[in-house]
Amino acid sequence: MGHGGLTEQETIRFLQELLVIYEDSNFQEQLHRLHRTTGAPRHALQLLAAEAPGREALLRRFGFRSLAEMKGCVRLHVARGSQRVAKLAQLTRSSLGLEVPIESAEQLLERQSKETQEALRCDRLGRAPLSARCQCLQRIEAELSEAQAEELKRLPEDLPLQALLSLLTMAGKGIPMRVLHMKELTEVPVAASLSPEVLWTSHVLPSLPVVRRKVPEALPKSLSFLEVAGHRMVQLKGRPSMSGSVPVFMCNPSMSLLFSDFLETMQWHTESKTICPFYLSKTSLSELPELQEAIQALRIPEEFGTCFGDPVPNGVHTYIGCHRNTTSLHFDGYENLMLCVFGAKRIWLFPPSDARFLYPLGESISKPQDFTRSAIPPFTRFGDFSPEMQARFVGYGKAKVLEVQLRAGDLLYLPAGWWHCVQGSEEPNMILNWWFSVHPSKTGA
Ligand SMILES: O=C(O)CCC(=O)C(=O)O
Repeated sequence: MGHGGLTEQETIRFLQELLVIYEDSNFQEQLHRLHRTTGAPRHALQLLAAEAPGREALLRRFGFRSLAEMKGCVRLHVARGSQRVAKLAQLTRSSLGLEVPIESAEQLLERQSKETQEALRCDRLGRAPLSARCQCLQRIEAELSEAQAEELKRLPEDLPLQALLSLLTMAGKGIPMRVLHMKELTEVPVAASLSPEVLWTSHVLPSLPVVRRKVPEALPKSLSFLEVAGHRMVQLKGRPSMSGSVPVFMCNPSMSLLFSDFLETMQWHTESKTICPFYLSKTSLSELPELQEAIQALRIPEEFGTCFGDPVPNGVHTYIGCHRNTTSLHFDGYENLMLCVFGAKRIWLFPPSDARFLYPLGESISKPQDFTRSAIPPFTRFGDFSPEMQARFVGYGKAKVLEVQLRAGDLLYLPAGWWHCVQGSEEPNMILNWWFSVHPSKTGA
């Protein structure tokens, strides 16, 4: 049996049997003990998941290979509108004491921002004790080339510590710190054609984005080309935080589903104009090898690969979703060629130097590669913040946003280090990303 292959009736029977196990008084007592001793329901649940008597046998009897697979099947029926499965799933969760409310995107980011402040011992303006700054300077000395380190050490002392750590992460990825003095764009240029020479000189070297609006001949004409990979399992993001009516997919547990079930669910939600709770975000095409041929025919790296360093391991990545699926504000340490295959994408871009206005999030000064995500909720203007949010994120008022709309066939060069949040169209949407490391002559130039 494939995952997701249980009928609604079978899923209901499975959940009923699972509930009997969970409601057993010995089991409930063990659960309460765990909750009391660990004080953390999520953690307790994990322990318990490993120990639940009979649960493994039940999963096997119904043909599930893992807990994640079972959850995927249940969510699929919930997504298809089965009230009975939804009700039983809810009962199962509450019998485990697992009523963890989902925070809104704004609440989640604000909480993480406070946690970052605490971890760095900063105040709201990012002012940190001297010892914290020294620790950061030590990392700059130890991890960067002399030229890159000099650029960072020249920055004003009142630069928020989070911003400095963020720039350190960028510099560590080979992003030249001269991006801090780059010319200011008022809009992202759009070109009907783009040679590799122009891409290199006018965009890659100065780290400036550009859109090429030309539909490659080999572009698949509809999403049906995805069906060839329908039998593959894919990891999805679920449980989105909401920002108004828009699902924002952040730090969610991933779950696996058959790709064909995901496509069907997405279609169902599009037709019924309801929010799809799943998003296939950042998935390597090595997970969907049947698509490789169609994608190689686009010949993107053959056309532009000379402008960049090595492609990232696992090659091309894809993102597929619907109903204004949103990814929160962050930057990547890679050069990105982003092709919109179908549907549309709206993108907000901020230059790397805006790190100081974007309140980067991270867990500790000593953690390399951190501070790539921003505490600013996606697609929100400073003027639309509540007075509390304006006071908290006062610097955001100075950030310089550029908006880009990508339609099928459009290719965006998104330079490494540029902050971006991305929102899909209502209808199903798909992008492909070719990520590359920064070209060595760009870092050294
Ligand atoms: O399309 C998305 O949701 C996010 C894409 C993205 O962040 C990226 O390509 O770096």
